[in-house]
Amino acid sequence: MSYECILTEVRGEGARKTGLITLNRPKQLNALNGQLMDELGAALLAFEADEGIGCIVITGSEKAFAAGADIAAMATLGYMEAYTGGFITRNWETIRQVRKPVIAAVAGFALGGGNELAMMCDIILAADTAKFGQPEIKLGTIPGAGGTQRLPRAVGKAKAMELLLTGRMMGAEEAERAGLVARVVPAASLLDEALAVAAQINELSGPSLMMIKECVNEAYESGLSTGVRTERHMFQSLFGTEDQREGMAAFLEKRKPAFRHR
Ligand code: CO8
Repeated sequence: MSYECILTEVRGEGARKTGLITLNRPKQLNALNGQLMDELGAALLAFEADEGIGCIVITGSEKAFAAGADIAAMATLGYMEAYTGGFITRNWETIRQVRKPVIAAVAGFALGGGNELAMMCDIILAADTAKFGQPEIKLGTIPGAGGTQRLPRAVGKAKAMELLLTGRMMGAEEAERAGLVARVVPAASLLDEALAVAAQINELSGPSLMMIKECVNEAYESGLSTGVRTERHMFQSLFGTEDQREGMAAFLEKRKPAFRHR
């Protein structure tokens, strides 16, 4: 499939490589319209299905990861168009279905749907230029892709309320202190850092990576005892994998494991 609103590339050297998706509507600061969301969904599913891909990185431009949903595309929608037209739901859940680790490499603006997209990824790496926010309140609306739900889980109620009710932007350092982002890096090395993290992950065991994702996402969505039970079952099930045999044997034999991702 050829894309107009995103670029896709395969990066890396090893047996498992990284699928890189670059949001590419620079004139609109990567505002998320239906076409971009369709292309993003298709690219994610293609990398998910490709056994040669371990990890996926989503990035934007120096100026914007994404400045939100495309306001021009939704400004005149009526209720029924919004309700039935799929604009709000379009492919937003695809990223949640992806079982491989997804890293958001964020420089510049990550606003509204852009911040929501970053929060759906598994790890956010931020350039020191990154600015996060949910400015929907200034447009007379509210977040529509999980902002009121994921932001409080990430940064706590007090800061989430302040950001959501005022629409103010939060810089990268503040976002790191608040727990929204894993790490802040110089803007010039953002992509290299994200690809280095991805390369590290690509070396590790596929089944364990997927199960860690599932368990951590369960921590987000369920109570402690349910999450701990899921984790225990996943831990036990990994004893049925080749990678567990290899990982533990390699430790005992003092060598590097060669995971087969099975
Ligand atoms: N939608 C459409 N176009 C945009 C958007 C956007 N979200 N953001 C920027 N642009 C366009 C501008 O209109 C401008 O276009 P043009 O050159 O044709 O006038 C171009 O990008 C450059 O923008 P600016 O000139 O405004 O650049 P500045 O550097 O002065 O300002 C800002 C940058 C601060 C990012 C500013 O552009 C801004 O405030 N943008 C809007 C941010 C915003 O409100 N985002 C939230 C949108 S609502 C939302 O995301 C709801 C999510 C619902 C999820 C589910 C739906 C799919």
